[in-house]
Amino acid sequence: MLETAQNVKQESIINTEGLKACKSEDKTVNRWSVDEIVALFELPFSDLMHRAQTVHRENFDPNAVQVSTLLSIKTGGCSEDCGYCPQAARYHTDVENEPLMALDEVLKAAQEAKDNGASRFCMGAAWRGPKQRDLELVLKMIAEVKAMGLETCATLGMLKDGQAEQLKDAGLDYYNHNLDTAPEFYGDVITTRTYQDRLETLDRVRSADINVCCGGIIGMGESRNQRAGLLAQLANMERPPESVPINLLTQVEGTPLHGTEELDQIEFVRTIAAARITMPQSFVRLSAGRQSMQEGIQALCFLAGANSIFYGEKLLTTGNPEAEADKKLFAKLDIHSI
Ligand code: SAM
Ligand code: DTB
Ligand code: SF4
Repeated sequence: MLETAQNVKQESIINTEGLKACKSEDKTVNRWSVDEIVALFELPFSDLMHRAQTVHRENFDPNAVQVSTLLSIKTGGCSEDCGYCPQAARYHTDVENEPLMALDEVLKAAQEAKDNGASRFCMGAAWRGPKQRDLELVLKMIAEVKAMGLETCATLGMLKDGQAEQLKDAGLDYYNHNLDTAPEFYGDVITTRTYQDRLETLDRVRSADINVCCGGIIGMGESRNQRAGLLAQLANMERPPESVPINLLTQVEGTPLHGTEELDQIEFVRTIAAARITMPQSFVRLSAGRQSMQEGIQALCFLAGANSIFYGEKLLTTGNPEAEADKKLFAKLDIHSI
């Protein structure tokens, strides 16, 4: 029998040992234990897909996929040590450092994204966090992109008190800040900011009434238990993120994670399905890594409940499928973009 939200709630209350205690009854509705999520991963593939599809169809139009375009507004030279990231100054990659882009260049890129059918424009900066002087320039970008009729998203690193409110006032719809992985694997990947730092930024975003975009990276050498652990963190948030990007690690030469054993892509599909089941009302974004996926795997991701993608030839510094190829794929799968 399929679980209703109510059934999940009853079972989950019994199985949440070890997870952060909930403060009030209504905060447990979407609570999942890591073991319950591992049990989803362990289902026969067809059963898992059926569960995910059922949840997807109860909550979304299964043929509609949200389309965001990314732009790196400030590239490279980052002080952090995220082991996957080609933009960290300390790793020797081919990324060339570029200063914060000028407003008119950003608006030109946003217009192109809109003309190509994107509904959301996401601006990313390789910062530990924004300095006030830089933030003021980004606020102008957000206000003008919003005025063009696009939804706005930004990913600028950690936010200090008051910064989320400034972003909200400028018209920011979504803030992307990822937990990246399970708490117990996190220290193997990043040492210059803590898991708690990330949770605090996410709290600031939530409190400022900005939609939360938060997910992670799969294929960094984590275990299945740790993949489930990341999803548990996300699904058990007081309010799960509105948007959950699931990235497949794009391995970049010069980064510490280059050379990690490649994850079997069916395991990636299982991760998407488990994200869909545990976060029924969130948009689950099939994010980085699509360039390494055959169309069949991407189609399985959509069947598993992914309903958002990054569209356009570039992510931040690495490649993404050609827009034309995505148009053809959508046509083959009868997907319409939203
Ligand atoms: N500097 C800001 C920060 O880290 O919060 C914003 C930009 S950062 C590049 C945004 C996210 O991109 C990271 O949190 C990570 O999840 C994802 N990312 C970065 N490099 C990646 C890679 N090589 N493969 C997959 N995802 C990656
Ligand atoms: C997210 O979760 N994935 C995007 C977005 N949020 C900012 C970034 C992917 C970056 C992939 C590596 C690169 O292009 O530099
Ligand atoms: Fe810097 Fe963000 Fe890359 Fe980490 S992920 S090194 S914070 S740009």
